[in-house]
Amino acid sequence: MTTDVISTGIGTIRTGVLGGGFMARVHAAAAQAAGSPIIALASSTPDRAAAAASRLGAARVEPDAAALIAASDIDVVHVCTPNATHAPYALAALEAGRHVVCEKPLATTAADARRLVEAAAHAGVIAAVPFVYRYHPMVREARARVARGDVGTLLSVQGAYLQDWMLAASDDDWRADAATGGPSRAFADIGSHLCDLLEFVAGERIARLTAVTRRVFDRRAEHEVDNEDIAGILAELASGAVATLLVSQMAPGRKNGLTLELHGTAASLRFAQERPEELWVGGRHGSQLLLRDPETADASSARLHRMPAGHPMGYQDAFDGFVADVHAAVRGEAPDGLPTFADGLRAAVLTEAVLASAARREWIEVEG
Ligand code: SOE
Repeated sequence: MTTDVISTGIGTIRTGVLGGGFMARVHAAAAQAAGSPIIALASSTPDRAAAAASRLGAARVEPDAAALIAASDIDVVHVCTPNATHAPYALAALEAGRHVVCEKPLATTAADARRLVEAAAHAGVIAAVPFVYRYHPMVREARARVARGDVGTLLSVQGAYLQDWMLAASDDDWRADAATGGPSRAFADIGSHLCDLLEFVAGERIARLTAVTRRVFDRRAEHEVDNEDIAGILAELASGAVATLLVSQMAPGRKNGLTLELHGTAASLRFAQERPEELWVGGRHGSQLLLRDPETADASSARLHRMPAGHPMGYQDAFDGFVADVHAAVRGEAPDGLPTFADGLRAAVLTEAVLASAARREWIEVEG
């Protein structure tokens, strides 16, 4: 059954959501903020789907993912389900000719992620992965300052993504089971955001890395755990800049402690996700805390300021900016910095490099 919302070609973009958890809510809110109705939602059971549809304002429930993907009145499918289902659902949606927004990790193997990049190119649709921290205006400001040479030659980078929600052995989640979450947990879940942000802001890639991973508990709740809680990475960027990165889901007091600090020959920059209104600009003879202000922002950042200076923007605003860009791309524009399936593949390649390095205790050359 379909609803009577009429597609006007590039007019109303109609959204379908797979999944009913926290991320589905964030995706749905962002689609609605961009003027897109949530036409349908499907989840793991019809009851869950009905409850989520009423919470999220979806017009109808589909019995399962296949039915939602097949529905001809949906333009963009948002895949917000457990990790192991991302690749099959995204592939089915691409094959049905839908535009796709797929949560990270895009796939639990780089080979599957590569197949999805190829399928998206073949389908000729928009295929995006929500590396949404790119959509904080102060991240764009940092990226613009690196690109225009304000930091000089990049020397080193220090980054972290720290959380504490898996601190106790009783803390559990589907991500702690490789069958649903994938072979990497902490790195794939949040290290991927950190590396995406690093490469996005630095404008260059990690060339090689060596990593140590740690699984603190072999069992959580009633099952075995087969992926990592913590990852420490030493990396060399293409330019030779040295990066140290720490990723943990067991750092007491840290919730979404995503920080990125770049040091160049002329200046340093530091962005902290929990204080997204600020960018620290470090100098040998004086440092500044730059506050978000569309009046003074670089043009590449200015378009993402959804609020005037002094009215703080946050995570949902960044997500809204991302989905607005997905819709712009669907309409034929080429928004700057839209994270696509190619970026999802990049994260999958880095994830495999981290796991391989940790297992072999070796440096790994990262392809691409
Ligand atoms: C859980 O670790 C999670 O919700 C991630 O899946 C998100 O990508 C991250 O941004 C916040 O934490």
